[in-house]
Amino acid sequence: MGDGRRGDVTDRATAGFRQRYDAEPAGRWAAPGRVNLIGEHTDYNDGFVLPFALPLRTVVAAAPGPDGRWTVWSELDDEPVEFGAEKADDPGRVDGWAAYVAGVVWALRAAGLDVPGARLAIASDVPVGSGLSSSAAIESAVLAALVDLGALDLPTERWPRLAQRAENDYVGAPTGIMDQSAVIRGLQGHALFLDCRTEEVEQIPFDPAAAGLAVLVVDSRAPHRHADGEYAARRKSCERAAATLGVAALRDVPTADLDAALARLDDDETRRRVRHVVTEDQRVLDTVALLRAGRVREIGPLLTASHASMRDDFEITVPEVDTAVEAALAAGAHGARMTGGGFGGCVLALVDADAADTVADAVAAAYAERGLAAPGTLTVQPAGGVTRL
Ligand code: GAF
Repeated sequence: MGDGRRGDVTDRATAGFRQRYDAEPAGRWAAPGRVNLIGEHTDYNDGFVLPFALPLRTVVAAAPGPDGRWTVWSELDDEPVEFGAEKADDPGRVDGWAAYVAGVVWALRAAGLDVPGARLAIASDVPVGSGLSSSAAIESAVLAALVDLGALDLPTERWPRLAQRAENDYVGAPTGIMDQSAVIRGLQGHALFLDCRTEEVEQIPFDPAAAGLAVLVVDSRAPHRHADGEYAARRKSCERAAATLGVAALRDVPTADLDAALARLDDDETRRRVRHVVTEDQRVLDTVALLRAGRVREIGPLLTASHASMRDDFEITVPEVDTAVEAALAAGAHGARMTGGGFGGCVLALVDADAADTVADAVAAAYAERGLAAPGTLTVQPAGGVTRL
């Protein structure tokens, strides 16, 4: 499912550093991509999510650089990008992929920390634009590198908010806190049950292989269509609905009160948006309860219900992801859903381990029948979060 780059990602980052800067890096820091098992568009509604970190990683090789200046090279680009405090302190002045780096510098400086100048080289196995949080992976690996290089006093619990601020306030994407939390706090063999209001976390053991299962991730290859504008529109609509209902966030609408709440809203579209968020929060809680009881296979129908809710109520799926979900289910998946912000990206399916290839082939066949570009597929296990290598 990668983009065809060859060789180990750590070696690529290291070689990139040596080549660019003619020096040895002081260290290497790695951050994973993520998938979300369930709980979509609930994070910015102060609700619940259950993502896990992927074995695909972004690696940053870095060393201290001239004071107050940052130079960053990525294998996405031939030329490095250089900026100083004047650009880092002015959200939007650095753009493209380097904005995620400048955004982290900005967020750290805005938190009053003395960010060291640095030289960085970035390589990544997390595909860009597939909804696997390549941006949170860059932010988190860079954050870890700068914190270490500057010996900054910043407990890890604060990292997700800072990385999110980089994305919200420097890059300008109004995302929630799920992706950065998964990438920073992910733990091998576990899904991260996160209360996005309190940031309280419970690591839920999630070992599909031990249950004879696998999580198949399918890259729909659907181009992101108007994803940014539509994401922001969904968020606004949820915030307006919460205000109408007189609650701080949609998380405060209990499932038992959903019908009464819907009756107080005056348009159908908003009712559907609210119904998605409230029922999705409940599906996260139900999934967690099943996983705590070791009933992994039984989460399948909740995953599929989540997809239907995203398709019919939140209206964030596209034909490619619907095709992948339908084909996976028809081929025997226990459950399947789009994962991530929507309008393209990836689908995950819970399958019997020995049926993973059959399901992947069935999805590929359904794509071929509709004349769609072949999807990428990968089976994944929950991996660990950001780390110094
Ligand atoms: C994107 C956002 F970055 C997350 O914060 C979250 O809202 C997700 O879409 C939808 O659940 O990944």
